[in-house]
Amino acid sequence: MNSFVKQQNGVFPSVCSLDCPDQCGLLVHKEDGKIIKIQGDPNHPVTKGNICNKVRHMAERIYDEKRIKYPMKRIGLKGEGKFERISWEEAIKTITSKWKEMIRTDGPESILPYSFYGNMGKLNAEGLDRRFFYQLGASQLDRTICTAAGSKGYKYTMGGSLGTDPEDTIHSKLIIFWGINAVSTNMHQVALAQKARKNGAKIIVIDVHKNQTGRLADWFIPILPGTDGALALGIMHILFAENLVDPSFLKKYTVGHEELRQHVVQYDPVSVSGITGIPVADIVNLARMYGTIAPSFIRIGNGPQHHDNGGMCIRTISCLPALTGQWLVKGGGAIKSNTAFLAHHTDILQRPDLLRDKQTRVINMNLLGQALLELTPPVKSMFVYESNPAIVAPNSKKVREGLAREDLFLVVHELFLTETAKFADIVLPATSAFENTDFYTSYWHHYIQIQQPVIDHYGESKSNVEVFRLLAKEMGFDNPSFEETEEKMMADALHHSTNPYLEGIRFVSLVKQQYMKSNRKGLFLDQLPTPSGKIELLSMKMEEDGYPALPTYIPIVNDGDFPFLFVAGPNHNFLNSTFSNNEKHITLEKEPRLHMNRMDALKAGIEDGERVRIWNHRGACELKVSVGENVLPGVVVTQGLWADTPINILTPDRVADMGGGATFFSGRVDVEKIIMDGA
Ligand SMILES: Nc1nc2c(c(=O)[nH]1)N[C@H]1C(S)=C(S)[C@@H](COP(=O)(O)OP(=O)(O)OC[C@H]3O[C@@H](n4cnc5c(=O)[nH]c(N)nc54)[C@H](O)[C@@H]3O)O[C@H]1N2
Ligand SMILES: Nc1nc2c(c(=O)[nH]1)N[C@H]1C(S)=C(S)[C@@H](COP(=O)(O)OP(=O)(O)OC[C@H]3O[C@@H](n4cnc5c(=O)[nH]c(N)nc54)[C@H](O)[C@@H]3O)O[C@H]1N2
Ligand code: SF4
Ligand SMILES: [Mo]
Repeated sequence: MNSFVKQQNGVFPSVCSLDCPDQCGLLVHKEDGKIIKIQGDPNHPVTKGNICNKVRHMAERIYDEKRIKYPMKRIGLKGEGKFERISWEEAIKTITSKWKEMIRTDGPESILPYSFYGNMGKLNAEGLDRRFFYQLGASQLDRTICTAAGSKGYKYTMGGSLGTDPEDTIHSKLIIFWGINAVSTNMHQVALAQKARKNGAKIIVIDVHKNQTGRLADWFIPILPGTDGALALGIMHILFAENLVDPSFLKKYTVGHEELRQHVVQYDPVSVSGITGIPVADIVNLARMYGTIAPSFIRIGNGPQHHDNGGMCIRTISCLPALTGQWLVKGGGAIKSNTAFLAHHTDILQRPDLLRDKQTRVINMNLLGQALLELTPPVKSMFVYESNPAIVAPNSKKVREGLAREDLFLVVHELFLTETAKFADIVLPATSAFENTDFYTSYWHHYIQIQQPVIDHYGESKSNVEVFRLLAKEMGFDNPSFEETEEKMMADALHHSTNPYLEGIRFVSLVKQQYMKSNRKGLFLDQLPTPSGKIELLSMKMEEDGYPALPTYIPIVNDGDFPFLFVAGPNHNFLNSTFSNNEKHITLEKEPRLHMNRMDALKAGIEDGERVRIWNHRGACELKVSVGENVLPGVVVTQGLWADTPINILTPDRVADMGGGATFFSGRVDVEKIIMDGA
């Protein structure tokens, strides 16, 4: 494979590595061996040369002076952030000798990997690392922090992460952004919706916060957090009652529509209005629009599923397109995630067989604080990569207490000295994705892309793949899979015989073409991987698993006697906590804000722009308030995962109804004005 590293000047194709559905094609401009500009690749069939502000300024992050340049060991207190330079040899020897000792005394399950998707590259995010920890026999991490509940819920209805081809949505006539802040988090879906709008489409946004996505809607529908399942059932009630369903589609492609028709009688508009806070007339109007306009397309976001009832909520919303037969209409349907179209051969890449049939314990990443503080036998060592749990994990005061444990041997592989890395015993410098070889599969569009290294490694940094190769060698793992090149791993992973949508995609052609589209030939409805092979409006599998077989509204858990429901989502200029340590992005984002309804502010004697303290039984945070009409009374919203306003101190670490998912948005808080001394 050609690496572009040796060429000092020029423009090179690349791909955005961030955890963002758009997965843009990029062009990287180099002068004298350094990146001077990053732009969108106009040849990318979906992203077409447009990229977000975050990544346009990425070069500043790549060459930020604060980047970690060499391995370090801790010389100060845990969390203090005082380190001293060591060699790679010393770092790897220290880690492996500690681990060998721990394996002897406590067994390999005393070691826990903790990672997420700071870089979405398949080899680096979920490739050689998986091989390493399987071979080690370490505790396994259940990676549940993002979409676990919603994906499980969607799967009960549709069989897997299969949805509309986003390129078709330019044909839609009704587009519903449902709990997704797409202007910030899926900008190319907004671009496609705007194209559709030019041809007469209407855009509806259903959200708890009138943010920039709500502001661009033709109709913004504010809803109370955690009640979307009830709204979807209310829509179904009207669709059946007014004969707006498509009987021939229901008959051919679904199971359980008669049972569903009976079941949704109870979700009349008056009851649903009482639950959701949406006026009766609006519920009726929304259902009639949905039942009469085609193609209609729903982009389902993460908002409604980061709740106690998130799995059932997405399971419920995902029944809607079937009721009106929208899956047969070009530009109709829904997208929650489209990962199944590009699913590569994970077993070949990750080698679960290296565990040799051992049963090792599995730890839910949403319960990290509990795992570090309460688990027996205890976690004695943790290796963190591609994630920043001190900031992103729920109930983060507990997480920090766990990270601060004197007897926890913590290794963090990072580009920056994050809040998590400050607790580390050993810090290892990570390359940026532009320095790596990898391949990428979008969870929204249908293209697979390749990354060839564009620049040299920064300082002494190493990629995840390189680090796990070194660790494997020093641990004495002699399985040849640890010696495989990136090229071999990619070629094997793509040589997938069971995913029909990847037919024809091979490593050699991908290298030549840069982008290749999954093959959606035929109708995906004819090969749905549900137990019945049809869309399951009634799911016996759900009943087996202990859930109601039909979509059902189940309220969120009472999080305590605090007056406000608290929704703490991501912001526009960061990517989760990534960029929260880069000056440019902080300047663009200005500062964290708490959005509060004018009536609530009036009652509490709080004025716009004042500093407030928000608190609950888990902890407290201080920030500035924005008073207005952007949230309903009884709801407060913040955006962004900031290093010095650690909002996750307030969020619950209960797990959702399905998939062990996160419940970030099901917490409650109180808000009070901060009285300054002398005021
Ligand atoms: N700029 C930017 N882009 C990102 C990210 C980022 O941090 N910044 N993060 C990336 C990642 S990892 C992910 S998972 C995606 C997430 O992106 P999205 O799918 O957009 O999810 P969120 O931003 O978490 O929430 C979406 C919306 O749901 C609303 N919401 C919260 N609770 C409810 C509810 O109960 N009902 C309804 N209807 N709405 C609700 C929130 O107000 C928010 O506007 O974005 C990715 N892209
Ligand atoms: N309150 C609240 N909390 C949330 C959310 C929310 O909406 N509200 N969203 C949740 C969601 S959806 C998600 S996905 C999680 C995301 O949580 P994380 O996956 O932890 O995301 P980031 O904060 O972006 O942290 C990724 C880290 O990986 C590092 N990194 C990047 N590339 C590499 C690499 O190649 N190697 C190594 N070793 N490191 C690398 C980056 O520098 C960065 O510090 O946060 C969750 N937390
Ligand atoms: S963060 Fe998303 S929108 Fe921005 S460049 Fe990357 S993939 Fe594109
Ligand atoms: Mo996420």
